Amino acid sequence: MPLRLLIAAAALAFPAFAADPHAGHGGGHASHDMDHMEDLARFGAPGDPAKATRTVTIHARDIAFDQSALDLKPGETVKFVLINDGTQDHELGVGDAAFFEAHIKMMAEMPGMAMDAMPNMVTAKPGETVSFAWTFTTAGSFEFACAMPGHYELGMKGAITVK
Ligand SMILES: [Cu+2]
Repeated sequence: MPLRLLIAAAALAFPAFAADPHAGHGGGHASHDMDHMEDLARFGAPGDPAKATRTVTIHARDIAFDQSALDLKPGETVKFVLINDGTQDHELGVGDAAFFEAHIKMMAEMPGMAMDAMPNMVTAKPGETVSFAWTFTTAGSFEFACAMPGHYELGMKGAITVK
C-alpha cells in the first residue's frame, strides 16, 4: 500500500495523526513529518538487489545491532541484509537524521504499523532474514537504525558515511 494511503488509513484510527494541510513547514505536524519520510531522493534511491555491488549484513539482537558504523561510496548499490537473532521484531532502515526523526515519531504514535511500503527499510521477525537494496547518491553523513518503539533510544543505530 502506498505510504500516503497507509497514513490516511492510520489517521482514521489515530485522529491525532491526521495531517493538517494548513500546518505548513516547521509545524512538526504529520504533514511535515511525511515530507521528510517521502522525499527519500535527498539521500538516495531504491536499488536493484540483482545489481548490488556490495552486500552489508547486519545482525540484530535484543536490543542492538552487531555493528555501529558503515563506510559507503556514492553511487554504489548496496544490498542490506538484516538477520534477526533476537526474540523481538527488529527493523533496519537507512536514511538521514530528518527521516529517522519523523519515522521514529510515527512508530511511537502508531506502534505495530507496518512500514513495508517504504523502500529504504525492512522489518524482520525473530529468526527471519530480510533484505533491500539502496543506492546512496550523494556524499554525506547518514544513519541506519531500528525504529521499533524505544530501540533507537537504546542504541539500535549506527553511522553511515558516504564519501
Ligand atoms: Cu530493534
